[in-house]
Amino acid sequence: MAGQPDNKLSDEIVTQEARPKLKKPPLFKVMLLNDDFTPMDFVVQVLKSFFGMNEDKATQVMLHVHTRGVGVCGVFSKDVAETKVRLVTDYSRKHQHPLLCTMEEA
Ligand code: TYC
Repeated sequence: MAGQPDNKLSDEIVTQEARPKLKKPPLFKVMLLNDDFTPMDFVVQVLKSFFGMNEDKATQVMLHVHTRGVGVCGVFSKDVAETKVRLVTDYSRKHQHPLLCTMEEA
């Protein structure tokens, strides 16, 4: 159309970075805290059911939390970590245990 700028690409040289600077998404540690009331076998069951651990690994992590006060269950994306914390907390309350599950940036 007369007088309208056309849409053809100009002759400018367009460069693109070889490695665009994209930040990696942050990861989050999901942790269990010790308490005096939740039974050991319940904690082992939680670690097996929600974190895919076998009996030996779950027992080792449970005993670590029992003796040291806190322990890492796994490292996940923010969404997955939030979901694990919610599922473990809901399951623990449903069984009337005070088990605390938290997350923090890795
Ligand atoms: N301290 C609890 C007990 O002696 C066991 C326990 C382990 C509780 C780990 C919570 O995250 C926990 N029965």
